[in-house]
Amino acid sequence: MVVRGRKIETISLFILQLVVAATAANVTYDHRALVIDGKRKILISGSIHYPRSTPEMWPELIQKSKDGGLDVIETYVFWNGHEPEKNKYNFEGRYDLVKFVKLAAKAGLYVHLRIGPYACAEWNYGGFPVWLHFVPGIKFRTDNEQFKAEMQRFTAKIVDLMKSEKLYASQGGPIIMSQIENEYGNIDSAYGAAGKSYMKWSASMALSLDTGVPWNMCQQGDAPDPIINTCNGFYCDQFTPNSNNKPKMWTENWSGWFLGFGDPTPYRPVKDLAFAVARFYQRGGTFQNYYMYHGGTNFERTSGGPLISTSYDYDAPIDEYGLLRQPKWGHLRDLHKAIKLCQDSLIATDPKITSLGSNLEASVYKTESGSCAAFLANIGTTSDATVTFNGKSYNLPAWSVSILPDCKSVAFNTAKINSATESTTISRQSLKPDSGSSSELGSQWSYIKEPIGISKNDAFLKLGLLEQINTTADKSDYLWYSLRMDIKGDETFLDEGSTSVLHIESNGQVVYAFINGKLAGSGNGKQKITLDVPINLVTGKNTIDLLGVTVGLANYGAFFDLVGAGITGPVTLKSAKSGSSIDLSLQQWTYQVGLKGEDTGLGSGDSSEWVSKSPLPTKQPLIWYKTTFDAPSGSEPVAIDFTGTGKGVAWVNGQSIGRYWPTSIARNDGCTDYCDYRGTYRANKCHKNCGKPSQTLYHVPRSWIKPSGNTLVLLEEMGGDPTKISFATKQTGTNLCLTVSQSYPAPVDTWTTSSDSNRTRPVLSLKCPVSTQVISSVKFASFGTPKGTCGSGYSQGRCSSSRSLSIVRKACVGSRSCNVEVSTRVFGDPCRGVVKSLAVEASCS
Ligand SMILES: *[C@@H]1O[C@H](CO)[C@@H](O)[C@H](O)[C@H]1NC(C)=O
Ligand SMILES: *[C@@H]1O[C@H](CO)[C@@H](O)[C@H](O)[C@H]1NC(C)=O
Ligand SMILES: *[C@@H]1O[C@H](CO)[C@@H](O)[C@H](O)[C@H]1NC(C)=O
Ligand SMILES: CC(=O)N[C@H]1CO[C@H](CO)[C@@H](O)[C@@H]1O
Repeated sequence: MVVRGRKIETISLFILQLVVAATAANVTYDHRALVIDGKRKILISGSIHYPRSTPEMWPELIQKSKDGGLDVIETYVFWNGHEPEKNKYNFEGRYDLVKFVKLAAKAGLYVHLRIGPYACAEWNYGGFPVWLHFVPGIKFRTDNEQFKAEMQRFTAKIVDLMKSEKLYASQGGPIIMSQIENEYGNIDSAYGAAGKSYMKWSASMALSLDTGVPWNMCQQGDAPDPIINTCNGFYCDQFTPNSNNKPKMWTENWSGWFLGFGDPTPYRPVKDLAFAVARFYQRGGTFQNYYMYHGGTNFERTSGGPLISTSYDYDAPIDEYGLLRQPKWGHLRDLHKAIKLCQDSLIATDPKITSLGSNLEASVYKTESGSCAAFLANIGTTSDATVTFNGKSYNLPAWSVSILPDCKSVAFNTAKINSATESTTISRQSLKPDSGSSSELGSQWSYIKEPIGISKNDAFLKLGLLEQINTTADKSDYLWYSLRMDIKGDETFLDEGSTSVLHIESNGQVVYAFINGKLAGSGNGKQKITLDVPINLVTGKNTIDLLGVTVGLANYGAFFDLVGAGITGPVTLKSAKSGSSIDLSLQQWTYQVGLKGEDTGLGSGDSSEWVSKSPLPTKQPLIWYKTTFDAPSGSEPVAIDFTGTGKGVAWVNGQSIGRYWPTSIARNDGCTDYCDYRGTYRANKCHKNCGKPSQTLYHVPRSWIKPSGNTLVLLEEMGGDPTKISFATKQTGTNLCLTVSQSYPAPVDTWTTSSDSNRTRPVLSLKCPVSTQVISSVKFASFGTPKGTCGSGYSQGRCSSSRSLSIVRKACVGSRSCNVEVSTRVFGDPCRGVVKSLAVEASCS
């Protein structure tokens, strides 16, 4: 740790300790909830993984989480980031866990620390350091002394670090719970009896660390007391803990899904997500966590595998860049407010669940002191319903839950969004050459060619084909498999007019075949890749150079650490004419771990070998490119659009922004224009972006770039044109749109500001996202039966109040926010007997 950093740390620690002394808390649990200082808590939590953003982003991400109604930030701890080499720890920069936890505390939030230390998380090797694989005799995640010793050492290291900084709630810190292991119950049967004893050992090892706060295990139905077993999934309302003394807790509710290279982009409609959350609290849940609340970015080589993309956006309420994803964030914030209005009733008692008809269910939380909260659900997937509850009639759209904090009036319905859509916009800018350099745009690139095949002194010979992870220890994505062959004039492979075929079988994830220095073929796949490359050999010396490339090591499943990667063969040479074939698998191959340019640190840009001769060589495999550039103006988040390049790794000012691969095209799988939120969500239910590149934009954190004189280095593997790449900046859109129906509840905010009598009128509320902006124009307003959706554009339906536009303009233009009551009192009645809506599209500036 640098001296300067330590000094700052000491000061903030001192300030924190002052705060801390006053808030030391006693965290326990009972069958209803976590109990903090004797009081049961209804908690809403969200996952943010600290290394997937930068310390500069953390305060704002945490504040936006708090504003969205979260009480708890949940994170995994990433062992391979903290201990990249055995006994050499890293708790700095993006891995400054202590700082992250303290920032959450500073914002008044609790922390759920999921130590694992197995994380899964679509993170490289599930979070395990690859050196662990080389501990003699080790077997992961089972009753193995070597593994248990390492796991205990690291878990204790983290617990001790947290204790030394007084971060457990028992010490006055924000950590109210810790997790040991992770989703082990999904796979433990594969480990047999040893798996069971390992699980029990994990539990008692964790308890022995004496954190003073509860431990949980997720997806572990037989978690031993007093460890709380918790649920992960898209829905957890049907979950029950394994003891009546434990609360019903949901540690991962997937807010979306992760993206893989070659995959279309998954998304989860917020109406379904809100439904799942409301159902959970309806059926007795008291702690729910969004996985993810902010997904972020897999910088460097941290993405899991196989083939997890660099973006880990996850369709989360806060997007990869830290901007609010609307209306998802806003609708969930409203949901959280409605749940919190029920808090006193929820913590006091168990729900009384009754049927209101087929697929219709009421839960009532009624206390002896007279407070009452109710949740009414329609779990049918097709028909809206009208139910009678306590003598009053309520409309319930299909697949929705209404929340009645007083058992009378509806504060919120999960299918009625009363939060405006603010689309984000992306502006493109070409790469601006460094203002200090005089060269023309496009000619400021320089390059260094990476040698094809063996070029380093540490290359070695070995008989047969080697598994890649065992060979590289994941020090690099790249492993060269190289073979020299002397072909005599009379061999069948040289027959006139015939082409031989090199048949390659690889265990993933990418393979390039170079014959006599020329790229002859390539392939990629999650696991099995079979590649047949037509080749023409020449009399005399021939070289076959195969480059095995990993794209994230596997992170999930029983024995995922043993799946392996690379060209494990067979590799055979077949003569097309004679049909004869020779197996090259058992030949003596020459191996090289990593590329020469990696060894010489070209990613930093520092080298005297950069060539700036024009024309710049493009569409050539294995070439390093470098340029300098000025930062895009403004303060918005920045991405690089890699369209035009092939696949590789990129560095900005020496910081790896991850693997880029714009030529990886999303397969056509399940994309539809419209995703019905109704019905059970699955990871592949709602896709977009089919047939397009899985990822073109790659986040470059603002804090990594200076106004000018920045260096960008690419290692291009397959061939591309770096002059085609551009910048994109992402802004919160200036367009707001929203449709509110007469059948909607009054905004949940009115529950704290007005009396019962005013809780019946729906209101359309707009607010410019940027505090310095006001609503400058109203492009569209119609009270009646407007058509269309936000984004595709609205139009008037058969019925529309002629006063719509003037009323909305008068109420909104010139103010940052406005409220318009959605009723015939305000707009008159353009069509009697019809349920009407108000649709508005406005602009902020
Ligand atoms: C913590 O709370 C539990 C239950 O509310 C109580 O039994 C216990 O005595 C408390 N411990 C301390 C140290 O206050
Ligand atoms: C790596 O080598 C070890 C020891 O030789 C072997 O047991 C293991 O199966 C290899 N791993 C893979 C993924 O092939
Ligand atoms: C109810 O709403 C009306 C009109 O919006 C307002 O004038 C009145 O003050 C509100 N009453 C209460 C008790 O908040
Ligand atoms: C506990 C739980 O809800 N698990 C679900 C997680 O999601 C998968 C995929 O949709 C379901 O099959 C599980 O039941």
